[in-house]
Amino acid sequence: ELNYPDRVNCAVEFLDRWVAEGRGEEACLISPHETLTYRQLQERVNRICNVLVNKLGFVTGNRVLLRSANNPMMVALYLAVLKAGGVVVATMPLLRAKEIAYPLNKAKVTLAFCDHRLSDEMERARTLAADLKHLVYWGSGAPDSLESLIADASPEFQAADTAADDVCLIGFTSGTTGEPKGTMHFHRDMLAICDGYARNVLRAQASDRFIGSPPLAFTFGLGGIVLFPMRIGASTVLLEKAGPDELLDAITEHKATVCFTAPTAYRAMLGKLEGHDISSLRKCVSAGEPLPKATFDAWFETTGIKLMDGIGATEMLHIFIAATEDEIRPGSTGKPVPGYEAQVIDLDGRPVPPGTIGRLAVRGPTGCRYLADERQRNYVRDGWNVTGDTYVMDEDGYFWYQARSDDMIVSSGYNIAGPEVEAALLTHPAVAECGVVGAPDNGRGMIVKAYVVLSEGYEPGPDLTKLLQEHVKAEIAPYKYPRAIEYVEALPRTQTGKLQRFALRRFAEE
Ligand code: 3SK
Repeated sequence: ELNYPDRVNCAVEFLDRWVAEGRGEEACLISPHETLTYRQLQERVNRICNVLVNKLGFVTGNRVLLRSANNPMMVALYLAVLKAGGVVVATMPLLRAKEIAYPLNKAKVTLAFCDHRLSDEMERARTLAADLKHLVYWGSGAPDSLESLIADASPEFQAADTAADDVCLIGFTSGTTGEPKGTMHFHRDMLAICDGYARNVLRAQASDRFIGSPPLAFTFGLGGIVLFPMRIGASTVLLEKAGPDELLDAITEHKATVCFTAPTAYRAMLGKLEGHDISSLRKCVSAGEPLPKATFDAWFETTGIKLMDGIGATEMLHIFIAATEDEIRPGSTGKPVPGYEAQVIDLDGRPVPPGTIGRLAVRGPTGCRYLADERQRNYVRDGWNVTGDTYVMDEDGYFWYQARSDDMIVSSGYNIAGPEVEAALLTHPAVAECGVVGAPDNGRGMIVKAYVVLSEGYEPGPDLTKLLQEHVKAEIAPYKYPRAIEYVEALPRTQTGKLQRFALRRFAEE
């Protein structure tokens, strides 16, 4: 099923085929400002393709930077670049000039499109980008805006004849472990993540309405909010701002049925449900961060829906371990998505027996291809993608997350996984969010230190610290309890919502 013809353009599969099959009048993109049917989206995409080729000197293979929050124009641009045979380089809306200039230069981007509301940093980035020839804004109302350019362009366009393994996307990692890496993905990869995960594990249908919070520049958001719905001819809700309040409002208003967001967002939504009707939801995917069992349990008790945990990576394009709803084992990430194989390996790269902790390695239809980066040889070894995650596989082939490999805390000779302590803390109602890292200690080498954001109504202090420490000792092996707890207003997170443990480690070292 994951075999594709040698020549395939994924934009045709996501968009044109539905119009050709007579489903052009069905809703595709829904946003607070506009709703586009598949046919309307196709027309916009074709006009942009004609602008690219006829007015901006674009040729097949050019790399095009896109900079916007999640909205219909961003999706139209993504698809247009793919359909014209280009390579999308998408960036998070909140990036600063230097962070935008990095992918511009690394990927030798010649053309960029940007929402005019994000022009300040883009203009500064432009001065740092030697290869950038054209920068087009939309939403500005100016005579040279994208809307003006497409107004008189033809609504017809013949898709570029691309090979299944032509690069079509360079996704940059969020840089949790150093300089961002550009990961290259093919047209066939974009289809494979849909046909592997979305069809076989998520099992969504054309009647579903998707919604979610991750930015489209993060491949978790691209897949969950755009590619999966469009691969099955469903509709999707695009939100420029998608905090827990906006997500709840939009689920209620648009009767969304499939939600993609991070575990922290599910947890935050639980505290804000009053006045919202989210009974339309039938599938909720949690990824981007490990799903604490306490969050799984609380969501299930309140909504009756089992959160579908999954682990993915920008290197792999999307989720490669997960479980169908009937196979979920709370606390476990699941089994390899059909098409993928996974194993736990030791430091020499040899598979370890079930029940043994080690590094997660995976291979399948997608895989890591860094753009000009020495780190490629660390990530791909003997054909296996060696992720930075520590896992245990059980006798039944289920994979249980332990920690990022660099999140293990060695304290008095004990190996303690920070996320396990976080999961234990989160079962106490006082804890809204937390991050656990190792802090240097003369006697023990390291001690377990927790940074805690308190729920409303709780006051920090030594009594609460003692209470939380006792709570953890009762939940997991007592030697794992946090010997130090610091109360903070918020935790440092990347723009994709991941906890920046390296930043916490730095605080802990101070
Ligand atoms: O877990 C992640 O970080 C991830 C990355 C890319 C795509 C999908 C996911 C879940």
